[in-house]
Amino acid sequence: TENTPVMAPDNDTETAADNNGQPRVGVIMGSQSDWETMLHATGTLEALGISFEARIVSAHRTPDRLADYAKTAVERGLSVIIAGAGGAAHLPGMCAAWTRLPVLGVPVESKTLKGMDSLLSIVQMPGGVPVGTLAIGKAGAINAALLAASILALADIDLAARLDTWRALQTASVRDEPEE
Ligand code: RP5
Repeated sequence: TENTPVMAPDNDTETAADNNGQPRVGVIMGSQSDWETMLHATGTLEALGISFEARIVSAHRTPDRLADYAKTAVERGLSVIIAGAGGAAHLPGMCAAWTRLPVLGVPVESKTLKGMDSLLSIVQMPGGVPVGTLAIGKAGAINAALLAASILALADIDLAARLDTWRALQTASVRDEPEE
């Protein structure tokens, strides 16, 4: 669809707990330009066999789309929302204002301030409306997906096993000594 990022990977790797065909994680981003960061979140979700949807939802440019997305998230069966945005990054906070689902914020690296603007505007929520804020850029996108997996794994033993395997493989991939 028009608001699906181009080159979004096929989301057909769902295995366990398929949520009646509905995606379990919503990945939203403020702009097409955020996709090169947020694809690291969707790629990690895919690797873990977690169903997701990816949408462009801008707090500034498409405020009604954001309100509709966040207000209907629970009834549509989502469990976690990952929201990435850059600059004056209101998207995760506004999303959290409209849903009780856990919202994980990914500060996208901006050109002018290198993502410090994104980080501060996402992390510094007033008490009462939390956004779980990750690192700037690719690391944050990957970790948002892993944190979403950890949340879902609390009630999904198969996913918990896949997450354990993912972590074990990561551990096994670390060399003892640097390669010459
Ligand atoms: C934010 O403004 C987006 O999240 C993006 O990171 C930033 C720049 O957007 P574009 O001007 O590239 O569309 O809304």
